[in-house]
Amino acid sequence: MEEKTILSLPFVQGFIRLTDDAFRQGWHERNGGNLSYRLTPEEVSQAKPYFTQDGDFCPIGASTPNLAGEYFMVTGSGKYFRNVILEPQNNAAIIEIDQTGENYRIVWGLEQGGRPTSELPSHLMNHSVKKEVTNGAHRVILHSHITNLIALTFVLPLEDEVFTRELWEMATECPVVFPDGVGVVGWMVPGGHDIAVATSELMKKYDVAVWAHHGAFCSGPDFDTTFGLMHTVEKSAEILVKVLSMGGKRQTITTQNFRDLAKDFHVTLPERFLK
Ligand code: 2HA
Ligand code: ZN
Repeated sequence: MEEKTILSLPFVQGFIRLTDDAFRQGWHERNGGNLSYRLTPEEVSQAKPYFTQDGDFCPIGASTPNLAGEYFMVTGSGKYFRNVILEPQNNAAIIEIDQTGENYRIVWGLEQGGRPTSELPSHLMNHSVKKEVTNGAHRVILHSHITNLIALTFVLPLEDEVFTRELWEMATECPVVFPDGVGVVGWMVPGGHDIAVATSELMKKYDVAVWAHHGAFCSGPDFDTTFGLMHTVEKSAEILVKVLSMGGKRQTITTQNFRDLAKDFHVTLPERFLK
């Protein structure tokens, strides 16, 4: 009989599959992007027998009290999405948050050394906000360098209203997939506390935060939904880049069309995006 390992657990398989799918989309050059997943209590019980490390706790660089005692699977800092499927144990880790919500330690993975993603403060502050506003439903945070969306941040005004409306107009399904819209963070130094605060502030309202000239963060309840959200946003951005490259819109989805769509699909679209 084949020996059972932590790698056979469904949440680990889901994590690996997402990193591979996202790499193949071209969103994760070199060590670009990062992924984190908040384990359920059942998954923690299933994974615990395979934990191999219990070193010292170190500072997260953010305070996330409502994440005290939680466990996350995360990609490693400087590690490539390309390599997660080949050697998950060296490119990803499971971390435990201490009882103050201010420190973490690695309990599994990064076996050849390393640290969790350089964007750990943003990931954990986003998880903290999303755990609260979704009553624990959201578990996945994905940061990707999605090409066409990045391109648009050089051309469109960096405003929530503009990005939301333009992305919605590029594909009829968009307002149904992200009815709350998207938020935009102007250019900031990545990796630190300030960009984490700005992003998590947007996550109170949106499931998508654009980082100007850098990429996007998406939040969701599971791997499929979160990957699908990033995929939909990037597809819409790609259409907009093509439309702009062909000389711009000659016709589009109108405000009234959005109102009709919202009614039939039972979604509420904020009025400020329907001007
Ligand atoms: O290289 O994407 O934002 C990892 C990153 C930093
Ligand atoms: Zn990045």
